[in-house]
Amino acid sequence: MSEQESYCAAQCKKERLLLSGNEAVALAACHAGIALAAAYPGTPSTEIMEEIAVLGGPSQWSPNEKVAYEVALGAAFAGARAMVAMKHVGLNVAADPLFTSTYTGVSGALVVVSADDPGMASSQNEQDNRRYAVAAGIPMLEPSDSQEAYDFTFLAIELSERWRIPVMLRITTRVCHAKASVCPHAKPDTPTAAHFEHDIKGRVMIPGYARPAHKRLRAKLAEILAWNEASGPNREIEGSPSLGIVSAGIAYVHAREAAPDASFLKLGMTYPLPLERIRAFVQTVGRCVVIEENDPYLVDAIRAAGINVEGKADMYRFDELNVGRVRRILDNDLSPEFVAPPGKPPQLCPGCPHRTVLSVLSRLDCIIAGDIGCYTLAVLPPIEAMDTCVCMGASVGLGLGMRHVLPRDEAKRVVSVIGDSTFVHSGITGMVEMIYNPPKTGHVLLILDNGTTAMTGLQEHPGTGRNLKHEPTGRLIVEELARTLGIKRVHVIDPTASVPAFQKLMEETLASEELAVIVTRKPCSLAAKKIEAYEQAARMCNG
Ligand SMILES: Cc1ncc(C[n+]2csc(CCOP(=O)(O)OP(=O)(O)O)c2C)c(N)n1
Ligand code: SF4
Repeated sequence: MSEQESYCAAQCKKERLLLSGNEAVALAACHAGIALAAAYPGTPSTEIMEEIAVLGGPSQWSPNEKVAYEVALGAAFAGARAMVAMKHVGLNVAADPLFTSTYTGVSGALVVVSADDPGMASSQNEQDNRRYAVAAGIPMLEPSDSQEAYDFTFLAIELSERWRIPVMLRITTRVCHAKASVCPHAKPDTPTAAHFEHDIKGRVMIPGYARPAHKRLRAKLAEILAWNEASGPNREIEGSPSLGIVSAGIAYVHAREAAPDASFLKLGMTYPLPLERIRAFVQTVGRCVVIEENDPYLVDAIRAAGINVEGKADMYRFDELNVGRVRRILDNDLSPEFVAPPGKPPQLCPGCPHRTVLSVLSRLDCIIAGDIGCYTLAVLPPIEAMDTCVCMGASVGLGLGMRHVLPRDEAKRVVSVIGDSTFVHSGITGMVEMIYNPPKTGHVLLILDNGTTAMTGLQEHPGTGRNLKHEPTGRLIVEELARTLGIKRVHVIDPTASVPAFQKLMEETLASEELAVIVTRKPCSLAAKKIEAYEQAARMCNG
């Protein structure tokens, strides 16, 4: 037994923790001595940063995922161990640095946590970020439970340092949130101190340097593939030779329960895919079925390599898998599935300031280009006041686009509605567009400033003037930004103080046919007391 292995065994006897996958990732990040972790909140990934902060690790909220990625990449360029975490759609926002960072590589380590949401428990789409690993050429690890979330975080750091490449840790909702026993066996590590080494050809991606960098990436991936084939975190579980199952992530856990007697090839690293290992496994079983959630990512790649495996019928591509659904897949059952009766739809809290704002817009028969946040709930009865919702920040551009083409009478009724956190995340460039290409009828942008990122659990953002730990820091004042950018009509109003006054302001602003920004400022009812306590603490600190 190596020194590390005997340390692990001893620790395991001493300590077992009940952790969610997110908590396990955070604990591993801290044990590995991560120097910087950055994120923008988003279910199911949010708790990773919050937990790192609780554990005393260096974590921060960034204005959006792209910035978080770049900050973490900068730390990894400087030789440190860094982590960036986000929900699946966050990787769309961070895709630009992602794709080029695999060319540049890193000097330290960069772990990119992508928390996917099969079944869309709390998301606007069901995209499968395993596709990103292939497209960007980023090695990908897929833990199945909290223990693996802990272990694979360490492995991601190890691989990232060894091949000097960012590594993706792809987790999904059930792994993020389900609690399981974790043996935190790794010896707390002290990584080498950060230090910047000039490497102009490796880090400055002009075409002349990017071309060889792309070739270097492909060479690294070939080496990583060879490692994954020979000694990657993939294991076989011997069972009946009549049925073999290839699986990864949470789907493996369901499949083990659905077919306990089958033989399994459980994949831990799913890009680059160890196709020869899979081929060898398939040859040992009579029938081989690939069990995976969402896209046919594994099955397509395995079949493309000429390996004969069964996949799932298209009806199982949608929503999460569970033990029952895996049994149906194995039985080739195509009969209609039981559909659970819809539960009570979520609602805006009593006293929520969004309720007042959206009700007034509905009364004024506005065409509402909406955005993502608690206020999106106003789309449901009884308010039903939202006409579009696509992705974070889209309300501004969508509203402008409609204003440009609609007949004047209709265009005049278009408003864009965005929350304060979402505005900072990706609404600011929309505001710049508003000034740069103003519609003939002007435009009205409402920023619903409730002093928090309510939808994901009351996180701070640059507009609150407090950091992840709720300590005072620099504050972005949105109305000052709007004025600085050249918007003449900027109003700040508490919409709940006098609903008729707010409605009058809306009517006048819409009639003006000018560019206008209205900041509706009233704290979220759930956050108000906490905000007051943070402000009081800050006042006491300032003496
Ligand atoms: C790219 C991306 N990142 C994160 C999320 C998760 N998310 C949805 S809305 C939102 C912010 C909500 O805050 P805010 O705009 O202030 O509205 P509130 O919920 O406070 O009303 C977040 C973080 C997402 N949907 N898309
Ligand atoms: S959490 Fe806050 S913003 Fe969200 S619905 Fe409740 S009161 Fe409104």
